[in-house]
Amino acid sequence: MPPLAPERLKGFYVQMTRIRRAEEAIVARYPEQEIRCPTHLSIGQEAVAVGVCQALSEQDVVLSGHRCHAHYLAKGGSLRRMFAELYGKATGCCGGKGGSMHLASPETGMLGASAIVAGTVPIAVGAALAAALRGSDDVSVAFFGDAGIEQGVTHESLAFAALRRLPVVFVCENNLYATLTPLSKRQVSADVSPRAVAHGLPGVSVDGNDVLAVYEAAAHAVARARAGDGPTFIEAKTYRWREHVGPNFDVELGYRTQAELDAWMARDPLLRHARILETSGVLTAAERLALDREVEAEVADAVRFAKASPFPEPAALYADVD
Ligand SMILES: Cc1ncc(C[n+]2csc(CCOP(=O)(O)OP(=O)(O)O)c2C)c(N)n1
Repeated sequence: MPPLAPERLKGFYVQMTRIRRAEEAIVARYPEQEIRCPTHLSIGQEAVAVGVCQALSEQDVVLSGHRCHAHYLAKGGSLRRMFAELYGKATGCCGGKGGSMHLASPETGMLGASAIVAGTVPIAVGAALAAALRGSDDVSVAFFGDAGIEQGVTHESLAFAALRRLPVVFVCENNLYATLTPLSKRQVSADVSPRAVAHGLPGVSVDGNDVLAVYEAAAHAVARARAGDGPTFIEAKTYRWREHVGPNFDVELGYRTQAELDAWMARDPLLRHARILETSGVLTAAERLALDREVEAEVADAVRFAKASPFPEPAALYADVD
């Protein structure tokens, strides 16, 4: 794969920082009780969304699940409209009626998200089938967690996509837990990707905290899909830092240890990419700080916009819900 231009590499950093700062703003604001929807944060998992979406074109589409902030932002969704959605405001990306688990930005290719585990996997396959029938070379992506592979519909989707050689990339973010249950208590294998191989499509496992490794795997899968060679399954191994749902840390619950969390935090995908950029001379520490400040200003603006926006009118209650 040819080396990426410095501006692209910086862009990866900015994208991941936007997701991190946005979710840190949610952490800071949540206790105010103005964001009333449940929020599933992906702090620690940013490299997966960014690595995959950077391998896509604007026309390509993605679908996601309950932990969808990162996918929405990485696919170009508006930060203002995301915060407005979280605050339940009329200016939100779903008019304030969807909340955190239902972000959508069809104009940038984020078709939608659903809280039903793996519920959007067959929709991504449907989008790929539609693209194939249209004769376009658009690709679709299904983002789902490791619990998603335990849903029957995922296996039906993989089998159908392989059979029809559909242009879809299945991205399983294996963060090792389904709510509070570790993968080791649910499955014999620590790797999820061999399941895909059984359905007749290539399955690869990558370090999901390495944005460049994710990008490379995704670029390869997207190129295959566009060439008519069918679907690919990517397992990105990563880790969620915060509790399953909500803004807090949760080690005191006892289902995981502080040592495990510390080990994964030491593999912070943002710092890791920043260090590569700094040692290769692509980004100085001062430039990085300036980029951080720009993103922080953008997030602060989005929060102000959301707070200042009106709630939906009662008359809008039944619009867009059928
Ligand atoms: C069909 C279905 N079953 C159960 C649930 C309850 N539930 C919500 S999130 C979750 C675990 C999801 O784990 P995973 O898919 O690995 O994603 P993660 O939360 O780790 O990002 C479960 C079981 C649900 N939303 N949908």
